[in-house]
This record gives sequence, C-alpha cells and structure tokens, in this order.
Amino acid sequence: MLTKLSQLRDLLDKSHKPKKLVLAASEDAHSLNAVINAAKQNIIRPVFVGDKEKTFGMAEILNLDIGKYEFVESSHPIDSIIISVKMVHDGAADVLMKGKVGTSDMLHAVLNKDYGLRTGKLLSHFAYFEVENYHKLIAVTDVAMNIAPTLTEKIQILNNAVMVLNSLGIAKPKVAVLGAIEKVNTDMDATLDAALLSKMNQRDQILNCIVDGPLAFDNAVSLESAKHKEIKSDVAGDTDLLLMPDIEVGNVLYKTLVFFAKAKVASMIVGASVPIVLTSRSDSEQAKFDSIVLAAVFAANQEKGRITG
Ligand code: COD
Repeated sequence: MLTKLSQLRDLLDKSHKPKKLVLAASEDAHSLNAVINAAKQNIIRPVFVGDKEKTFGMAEILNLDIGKYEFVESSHPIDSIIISVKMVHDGAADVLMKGKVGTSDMLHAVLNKDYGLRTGKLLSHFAYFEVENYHKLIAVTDVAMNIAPTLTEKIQILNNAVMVLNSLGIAKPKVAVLGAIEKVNTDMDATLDAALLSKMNQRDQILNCIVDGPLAFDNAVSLESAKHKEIKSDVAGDTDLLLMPDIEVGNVLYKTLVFFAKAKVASMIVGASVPIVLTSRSDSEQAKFDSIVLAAVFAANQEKGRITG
C-alpha cells in the first residue's frame, strides 16, 4: 500500500533508463529546481525550452548548473510550448512539463490536431495526495482539465485514473463517486451519474476497480461517518480514488487539501501519448518534483507495456 509520495521513487526499476523530460517555458524557478533535482537523482534527463537569458539568470541565482543540459532557445512562451509539444510528437522527448505558461495555452497546444499529443482517448487530470490524517495515498480526478464532464466523459476520466492506479500496483482501486449526499436525488445530476457508474461497474462495464456512489465526501474517507449513517459500502472509508462531479468541486478540494490540510500532491495529465506534468504556478517545488517522479514512473510502465486500457 502506498502511504507516502516518496514511495513512488521506489517504483522505478533500479536499472531504468531515465526518460527525457522537456520543460516548456523553462524560465520558472520552482520548475527549474525540481527538474534539475530529478535529473541529479537520475529520474529523468531534461531538455529545457525557453528564454535563455531569463532561465540562465535564474539558474545562477539558484546556484543550479544548467549548462550541462540540452537547451533550446525560444523568446516567447507560446513558441516554447509549440517547440516542446512538437519534440514529444516527433519522439524526441518522453514526458512534457509546463513551465511559466498558462494551463489553457499548454492544453490547446497538446490538443492541436496537427502536432499535438492526442491518442483518440479523453485526456484528463490525475492528482495523487498524501494527506496526514488519511491512511494511504488518495487520488482525485479531474480537477484541472475537463470542465463539466458528461457521463460518457466521466467513464473515460474514471478509466484513465484506474489505469494509473493499476499501473502503480493497486489492482482493484476503490472508487468513490462524489455527490453532496449519498442517496440518489433526481434533482442532483452528480448523484444520478454516480449511481449509473456504480451499476456499470457491477455489470462489468467498468473494470479493474470497485466503484460506489453517490458518496458524500465524509462517507468516502471515513468509515466512522459511513457507519454513523448506516451506509453499506465496500468503498466507504477506504477510498483510493475520488471522482469529482466537475472541475469547480475538484479544484476547490485540491486547493483546500494543499492550503488548509497541508497535503502533499503529485499530478499529471493522462490519456495523451505521454504523461504531462501540469502543476499550477502556485504549486510548491516539492509538488513539481513529486509530479515529475509520478510521470517518470508512468512513462516507464507505459514503455514496459504494464499499462492497460
Ligand atoms: N481530451 C481529448 N480531447 C479534447 C479534450 C480532452 N479532455 N478537451 C477538448 N478536446 C478536443 C475536442 O474534442 C476538440 O476536438 C478540441 O479538443 C477542442 O475542443 P473544445 O473546443 O471543446 O475545447 P477548448 O479548446 O475550448 O478547450 C479545451 C481545454 C482543455 C483548454 C478546456 O477544456 C479548458 O480550458 N479546461 C480547463 C483548463 C484550466 O483552466 N485548468 C486550470 C485549472 S487549475
């Protein structure tokens, strides 16, 4: 059972060949620190794309030896994104990471029909949290990409996240589909979708996980709360994955966990041809580092064919 994000590092084979990570718009201090730290630990091999003067200036202030790594000069962040995405598209890099650019600009380039990283699957955001008062790591999806997913999109978001958890060794993750309440209310769409997803799981239309919902947040993460409400559930209190009704709820939960609960987080976009590290600018250097490790583990498993779905 994974209880700490630091355990992710151990999932990389000792003999692994570090994947090449391209940092788009490298003029970002936290990202530079995290990427070089990961390079020093042989987790990835970096290539930086960005404003050379700003990036090298920052590296000097941070006392980072960036000179020994590959650098592609680009004077505008949008150009940096396009160059970086094309590098991945052309097979010259294995992991993409967002530096000092907007999330939406980055996602538009990733979704570009000509040079983007689409695979025909829905792309979605996967966040993995280490919360002090929960007994294991807990995943949350989708807090950053799909704005108001339909039921069909929720199935794909759920499958993407389950694929990640399976690849991390969790054979049958327990999935709580969240609503405001744990009973179906025909006026609350999230509860209807949750009930349908649970039934689809029971009928083997959603595989490799145990889905229950609707569950309110308290029942999902606390067995005591579930018992108090006399809820019978194989998931309640032992959830591996929280499926969010929409981006607003997901994003607020993400930031609440980080800012109020001081949770640690690693995150990435999945469903594209490679994992994409897309931490927000307010995320800590530690979050960026842990996200790089998560993406490196996922990319390594992808290569070994350990990823199904
Ligand atoms: N996966 C695969 N293809 C997609 C996805 C997806 N998740 N989303 C859109 N597409 C494809 C569509 O099929 C279409 O072909 C093309 O991309 C454009 O689709 P639109 O017009 O629906 O989408 P856009 O271009 O307006 O926006 C896509 C974004 C991902 C940019 C948009 O959904 C978005 O802004 N998401 C929120 C990002 C954000 O601000 N996150 C910050 C939270 S911290």
